[in-house]
This record gives sequence, structure tokens and C-alpha cells, in this order.
Amino acid sequence: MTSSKFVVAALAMSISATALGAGAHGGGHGHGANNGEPGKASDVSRSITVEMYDNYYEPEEIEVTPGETVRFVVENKGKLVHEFNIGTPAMHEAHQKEMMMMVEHGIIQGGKLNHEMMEMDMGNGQSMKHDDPNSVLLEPGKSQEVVWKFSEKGDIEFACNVPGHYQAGMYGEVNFNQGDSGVRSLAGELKPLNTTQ
Ligand SMILES: [Cu+2]
Repeated sequence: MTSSKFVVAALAMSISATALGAGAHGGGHGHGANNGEPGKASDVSRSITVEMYDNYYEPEEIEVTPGETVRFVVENKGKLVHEFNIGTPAMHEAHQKEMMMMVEHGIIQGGKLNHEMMEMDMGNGQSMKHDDPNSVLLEPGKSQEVVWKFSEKGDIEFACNVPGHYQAGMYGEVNFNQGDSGVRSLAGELKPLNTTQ
């Protein structure tokens, strides 16, 4: 699901972002492209506060139940602009190209966002507004919520796609707990396997 308003523009431009996104996370992904869907506030089962620093998250990973709707309260406690984005590694890689454009156009400037520029029409009815429901892009000191419904087991990460941040390790695993899979309790035992750092 790619709902970015400027994805067409991103594809049209030949940015050599391959060096950025590729390989940072090992590969071997490619199944379960479904990262879930925007959640309803009335379905929220719990809130998780996620703090963003330069360049990492606290907590570094989360555990969810398949089908669960979670309210993420995202706080930027760093000195740089950061993103909280729920997606597959492939989605993050694609979004990193868009974020690179935002940097090239001066929309993301270290610790600041150029809000005027984000609203600007790129000439084809597209803007660089960052308003996908699965993510928030925050300046230092800012806080915002994301209500997200996780669908199924999948290869899902929360990540910051500001250029260089994912590569610096600013991503975390979404671990799906056993749900109805019949696998024995994964809580303690599988965690080390899912930790890639
Ligand atoms: Cu970041």
C-alpha cells in the first residue's frame, strides 16, 4: 500500500538511493507485504509511548497480537527531525527515496521542517506533504499519535526514513506474539532471534 502523494514524482526522478537503502538490513525479506491498516480509536486496546532520539527509538522493539489496534504516542526527544513509520522493509526502502527528495528540496533541514514547502504544489497536483496514516514526521519536542491496526504476522518494522537514520540503526522490530499459531510462548525464547543489532 503506497499512498504517498508524491510517489509518482519520486519514481520519475532518478535518484541513486540504492546505496542508501539496500542491504542495510540483510535481505531475505519479501513475504507478507501487508503492514496493516489505519485503526479506529474505538478499537484501541492499549497505548505504547515511543520516544525518538538521535538516532534510535525507545523502546527498540514492540510486541503485538495479530489484529490488535494500538495507539502509538510518538515523542521526538532528539535534536533532529525524525519519523515513526510502520511498514515492511521494502516499504521503508521506497520511502527513503521520497525522504531523500524532501531533504534535497529543503523540506527537512536537520532539526526543522519547512511546512510551507510541504504544502507547495509540485506542478502536477502533487505535494510533498507527509501525511500517510502509517507514519508521523516530527520536529524536536513535538508529539503526535498514530492509531494502527496490525493485520497478521508479517515482516513489519517501525522505522525512521530520514536519510541516513535507518542505516544508523533507527528501526525496531514489530514482533507478533503467538496469537492462534499454536507455537509455544515466544515471549522470552524468540526475542534474541529477532534482535538484529
Ligand atoms: Cu530519524
